[in-house]
Amino acid sequence: MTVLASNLLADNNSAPEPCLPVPSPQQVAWQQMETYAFIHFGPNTFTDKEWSYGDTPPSAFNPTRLDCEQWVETLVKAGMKGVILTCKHHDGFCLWPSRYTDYSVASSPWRDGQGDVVRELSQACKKYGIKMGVYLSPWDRHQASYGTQEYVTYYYNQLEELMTQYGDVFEVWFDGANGGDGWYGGANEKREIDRSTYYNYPKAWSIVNRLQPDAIIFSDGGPGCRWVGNEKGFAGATNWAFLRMKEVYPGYPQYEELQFGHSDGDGWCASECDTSIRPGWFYHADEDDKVKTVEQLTDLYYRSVGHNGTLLLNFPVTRDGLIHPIDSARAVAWRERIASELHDNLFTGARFKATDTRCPDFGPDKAGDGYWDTYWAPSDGTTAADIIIRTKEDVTLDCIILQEYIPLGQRVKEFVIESKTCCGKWVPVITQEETTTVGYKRIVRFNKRTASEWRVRILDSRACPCINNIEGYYTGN
Ligand code: FUL
Repeated sequence: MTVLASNLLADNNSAPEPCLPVPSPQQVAWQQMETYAFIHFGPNTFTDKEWSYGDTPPSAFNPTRLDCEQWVETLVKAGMKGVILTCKHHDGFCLWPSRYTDYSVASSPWRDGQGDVVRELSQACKKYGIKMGVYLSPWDRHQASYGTQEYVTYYYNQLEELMTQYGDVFEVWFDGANGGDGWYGGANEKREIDRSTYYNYPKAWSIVNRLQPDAIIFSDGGPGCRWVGNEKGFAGATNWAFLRMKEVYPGYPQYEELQFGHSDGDGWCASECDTSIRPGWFYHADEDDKVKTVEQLTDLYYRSVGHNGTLLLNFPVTRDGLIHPIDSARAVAWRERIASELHDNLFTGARFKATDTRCPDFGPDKAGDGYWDTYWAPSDGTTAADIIIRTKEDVTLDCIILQEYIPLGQRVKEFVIESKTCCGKWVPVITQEETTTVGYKRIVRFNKRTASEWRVRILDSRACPCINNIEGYYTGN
């Protein structure tokens, strides 16, 4: 018994053991980006289509004022930390001069065939200090060899070009949309491939890992991050950063479950919430009056980043080769709105107490000290505990941000937020969402409430919770 007691003491004087699965440092850095942009641009832009057949002549591609600095400057003002470009969409047209095909910018009139959109974007990203990612559609409706092994080699070769010619890449997008009808070198037919085996994805991923070891690989099932199972830009309120890794592959049919992750997953694979600022991914002039409103975008932020995901917001570049002024004004106004809603943390200077603490290094004050890598943790084996926040005066709140220290895993399964009434009774806040998982970041919005004592009750957790941040705001929503 004595030995056991001293062991326990020793354990509780140090950091909790990781609770598997845990993210790689790259996955943590990726999730900390929180919001980044997508750019859809290519022949579809000039033909007013969402998917083209693969037979649009390269002469159609002629953006007269293309300016990647205009894109990136806009994105930076909209708070985006990176940008992913459709280097090749399903139509097979390459926005860089690939040496493996002439179906690219090299055959277009743009910059007399000397241009390279990927290069211009990578240079603009370096200049303005954001990261670049690439989308290279596996499905290619142009190539005659699509469906054969020859095409798969072609695809790997193109991936290798993108991984070696443009500096650091933060994310590589493997789209699940695959197979079907197309031009295919003039065959004009339907080609079906086996989505789970045709591309031999593990081999494609090994190319990325070898050439860009810090890049996050996106697909329906990761391995770096996963699709959230809808193109509307939100994740479930309950959202595990885990997947049963062997089950999910690009084109996975039960994609609705990706909104929530797999609570019993064996691999870390957090969700990326993709959506377009307009109804379409590509530019269509008749959608100029259908750009998402600041209110809609703000709500999406709370339901993506605030639901333990990242937000990948698409900007359809126009035929001129620019981000449309309506889109850029809207995106900047949205960012300003979030910055003002989440500006004054009313828990600053508050006293944090807990019903259980493993040792002072992991005390409740660590959830309010503003440092990401310090956290409150109760003793090992404690899976339910409260953290109480006492402010100097009454504060009116309608939003609380919670964060778990994810390098040690995602732990919290259920919690409730309460405030103390003037007669000393704890009353849960009224929120429209279930309060279950937390993860990297959970933003809980609720009906406004005024109090000077608040508490976050962790009701259940996979192991002792590790909470590195709690903030309180009045957003006025
Ligand atoms: C989908 C594609 O089919 C759409 O065109 C778009 O690129 C979207 C982001 O992914 O699977």
